[in-house]
Amino acid sequence: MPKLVFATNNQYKVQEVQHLLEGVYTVLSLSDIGCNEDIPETGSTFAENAALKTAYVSGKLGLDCFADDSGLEIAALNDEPGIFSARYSGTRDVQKNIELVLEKMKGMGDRRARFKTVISLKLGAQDYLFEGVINGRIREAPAGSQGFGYDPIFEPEGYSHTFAEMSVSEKNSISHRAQAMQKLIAFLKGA
Ligand code: ITT
Repeated sequence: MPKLVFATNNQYKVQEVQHLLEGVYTVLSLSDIGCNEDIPETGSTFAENAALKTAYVSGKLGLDCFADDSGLEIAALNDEPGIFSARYSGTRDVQKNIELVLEKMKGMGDRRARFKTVISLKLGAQDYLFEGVINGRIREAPAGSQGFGYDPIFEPEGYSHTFAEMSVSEKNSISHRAQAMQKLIAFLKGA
């Protein structure tokens, strides 16, 4: 099976993606290849940050790889937290980040939000980008314990439960990351 490095330290994402690529590719995480450095994400868009991660892995280690940058964009908060999703409250503490979103949205009628993923793929000297988006709304209070990040407060359009109330496979059938990943897989299969 061909190998590809997924330039992430987030084990939940590796799990989700391994599930999606089962039987197609062996996915190696940064820790699988002994890379424990925190790759700087200093870009101002998801695409720039994803490309910084792949450039780092291919530049330093010479391996084909892909990376994603994702986040939550809330319409009433001018698309915040966006690229700051992981550390919105100033820490990586998920509870604090969720509390900050709920606090800022207190009393707001417009609850529209979307998760977005941009994947950067580097094969040799070639760079490619793939995108996935899922629309939904921010709940008034958290519900569910599956998934990670903002999953307990995000209810996808057409559903009456949050991402955190879904199984991994149900979330994977509709999520932003899954959509971007399907585009990546289709591309890799045809490449
Ligand atoms: P890496 O940079 O190491 O890949 P990360 O946790 O920082 O891991 P992202 O940059 O892709 O991951 O995502 C930034 C944050 O956006 C993430 O920490 C979550 O808070 C949020 N997020 C992204 N995808 C999510 C999802 O499917 N469900 C809930 N929250 C998500």
